[in-house]
Amino acid sequence: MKTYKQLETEYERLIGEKNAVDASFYNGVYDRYVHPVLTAAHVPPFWRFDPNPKTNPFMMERLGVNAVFNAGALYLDGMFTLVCRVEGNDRKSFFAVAQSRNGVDHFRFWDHPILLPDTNDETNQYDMRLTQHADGWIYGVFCAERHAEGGSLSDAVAAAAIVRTHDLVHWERLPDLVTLRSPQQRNVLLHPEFVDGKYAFYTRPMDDFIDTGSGGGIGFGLCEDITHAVIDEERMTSIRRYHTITESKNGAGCVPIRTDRGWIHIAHGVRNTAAGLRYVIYAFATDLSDPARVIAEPGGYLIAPRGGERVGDVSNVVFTNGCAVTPEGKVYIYYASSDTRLHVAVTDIERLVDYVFNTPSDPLRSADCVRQRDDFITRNLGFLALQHGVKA
Ligand code: M1P
Repeated sequence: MKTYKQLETEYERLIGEKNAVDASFYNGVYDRYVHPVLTAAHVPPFWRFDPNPKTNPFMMERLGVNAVFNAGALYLDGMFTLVCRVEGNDRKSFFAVAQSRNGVDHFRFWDHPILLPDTNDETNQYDMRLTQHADGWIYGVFCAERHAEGGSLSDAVAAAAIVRTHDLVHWERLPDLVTLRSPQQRNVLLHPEFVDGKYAFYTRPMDDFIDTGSGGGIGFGLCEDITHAVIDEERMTSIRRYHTITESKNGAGCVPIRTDRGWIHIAHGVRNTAAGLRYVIYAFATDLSDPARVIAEPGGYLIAPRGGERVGDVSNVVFTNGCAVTPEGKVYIYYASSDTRLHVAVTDIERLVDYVFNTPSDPLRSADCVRQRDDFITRNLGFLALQHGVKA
């Protein structure tokens, strides 16, 4: 039997571990790190164990934590700040703040998870996207899942719930987003600036119980009043295409990053395989004055599950709903692997712009893809021959 002191020591040792860039990976776009930044083992032991030997004589775990993943992110007052999805052994998720000074290790949870105002009717809450809005509030938009009346035991209805705060401690709950054309929503994200004087949301139209139905991709809509957010029209931004990484579904992820060339978006795309769905992370850019208009979309994925990331509760998944951008322009993309743990990929705005605007787009057909690659090879060999010729 372990003592509570031992559990505390093990936890402090884990929290104190230094992370390091994973030297076995290189793509020039971002660095991966050897260790996840957060796992179920990173929650304080007093969230799981009753330390009192009188009421817990066997030092048994009383309230287990199954996973820590999909986190909203902000760089706030010099701290990398995450609002994580924490899932108990009972399958229900809740939100909790964890912070670190350097963004790659030493993340520590606040003593208490977030206690949001309760609507008394939702069963599960997950995947909060945090937006520091031009109106001065920090908004959290998350998925509120309710059991579907008249449906089977596993039919759920998903809605985009909206909360706001100034300090991540006191939260005001606003009515859920209403999208007149889509009865359900998931993966909804609030744009950080007003567009035409209105609040702008990235949406994901859905028309079935919980799945994406026939929606065409990531939607975009405006609303006048965030305290009663209603969107009557959803335009499409990044659309799903046959035989691409977004064929089955896609969804907004990080708050778009403003750059000189356009808004950089980091989202997720899903395709089906014989082994089930495969989730990857991709990037695209939209017009600065019309954030719904895609102006660049590199082919393929930015981040895909790698090594141990491939395995977990929902295998073959990487998913992001938050990145932190420092005043110097470094970008920390927090991504979860296989719905189990949270990692970081570190890059900067300059690299992301180069990646998004200079990576060739997907030609959509093998014959065109092989021509694209062959042209690339020919240009590269020509350049190398010239270099060798000059050296000689
Ligand atoms: O299990 C993978 C992901 O599935 C859902 O994403 P989507 O709505 O695109 O299918 C979400 O439940 C997400 O939390 C989860 O990581």
